[in-house]
Order: sequence, then structure tokens, then C-alpha cells
Amino acid sequence: MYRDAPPFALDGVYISEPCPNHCGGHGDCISGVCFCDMGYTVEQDSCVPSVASPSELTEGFEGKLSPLWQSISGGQIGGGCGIISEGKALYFSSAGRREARTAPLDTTNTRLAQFYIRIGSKSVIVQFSTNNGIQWQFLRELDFSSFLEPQVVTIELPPPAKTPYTVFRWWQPQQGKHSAQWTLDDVLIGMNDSSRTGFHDKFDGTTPLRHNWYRIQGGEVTVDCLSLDTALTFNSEAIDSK
Ligand SMILES: [Ca+2]
Repeated sequence: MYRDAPPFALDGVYISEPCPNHCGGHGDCISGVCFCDMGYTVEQDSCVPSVASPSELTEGFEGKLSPLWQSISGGQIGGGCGIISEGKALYFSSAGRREARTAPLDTTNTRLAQFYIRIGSKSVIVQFSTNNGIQWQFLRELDFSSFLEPQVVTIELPPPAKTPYTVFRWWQPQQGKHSAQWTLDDVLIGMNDSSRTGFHDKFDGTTPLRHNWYRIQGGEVTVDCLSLDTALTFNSEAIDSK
């Protein structure tokens, strides 16, 4: 009778009594008490990482993938959509689920999420979760019509996204076999919140360059020959590595 029913599958089933924040997505809730997974401890009735999570993710998809990606589904590194920012990119073309999900990041003092993206059809949605993906909160919906050409997107993180264990994901909700592709490149989740109050960089080594600058090509911090002070110097020998 149901012979022609389409196949379906289940994944990540969570059945439990309710605990606050669902034990952060890292534990079992037994009679209203969280029993945390290894590497997580109980804090305010939820499970939080025992060791502080990294506070910054940068990914250009050129060499080895950052260990801060928790999972990538339906995508692979390649050049399927052409150059998005620079070199290779994360190219989503498979039928079925298409998602890139980060590991928990400590975004308590993190300012923004920034990335290059090109979308062939439908929308790509950017979300965050503070309980490891049990519940997702909205950051941005990117409609393909605005991203037929590669664009850079900058999202200032809202206060609810600034936690010691925030997970981010880019995903496309529904996929048929003939849906067009999309591609992600040069992902940055970072920049310190202190840069919100103004911008000042003396290039004296007190702040890592990547905290203030999204990308520097062909320049390096050296002692400036005129002022005898450190400066970001661009000279003819520091050619674009591309
Ligand atoms: Ca790249």
C-alpha cells in the first residue's frame, strides 16, 4: 500500500525531559538534571565547555580545513562557481542537505561574521545556536537575486549570539536535484569588540593584525625608514602571493 512512498531518514533525535537550554546540546537531561558529555561541565543548569572555546574562525579554503568546522554537508572545496574571493572556495552542489556548521566558538567579545558568497538559486540562511544546534536563531537570509555575483557579507553579531559556545551555520533549506549551486569563501568570525569604539592601529605588535584588518595583501609590519617607527609597509618586493 505504501510501496511508492518516498524514502525518508531521521538524524540527531533528541528525546528528553526539558532541562534549561537543553543541556547546551552537550548532555543528557535526567529528571531535570543535566549529565554533561565529556569535556563539558554543568553551569547554570546547562552544559558548557570545560575549556574555553576558540574565539576566532578564519577560513580561506586553500589548504587544510580549519578544525573549527563541526560538519560540512553537501559541499566540497573546489572552484565550481569560479573565483569567489581568492583561489578555492567551499562549493555546494550535491542533492540533499547543504550545510556548513562551525564548532562552538567563544564569541563573548567577538564583533562580526564576514564571508564572501555567490548563490545560484533560492536562499542561503545564516543562523547561530547556543545549544549546539538543537535550536537555531536567525542572523541573515541571503536571496540568490542579490548574490548572482560574489559579494562580501558582514554581519554584526547581536548580543544573544555572543556566548562562550556559539555555533554558526550556513545552509540551504530545501534541495531538489536541479537546484543551482552556491559557494562560500574567506569566512571570518572574529574581530575584537573593542574596535567598535574607534579605530587605531600603531602597528607596534600589541594587537595581532588579523584583529584589526580583514585582509592585508602585499604589506608587512616593518620599521619605517623615515620615522624609525613600526609601520605597515607596502613595497615592490612584497608582491601579491596570488
Ligand atoms: Ca579561497
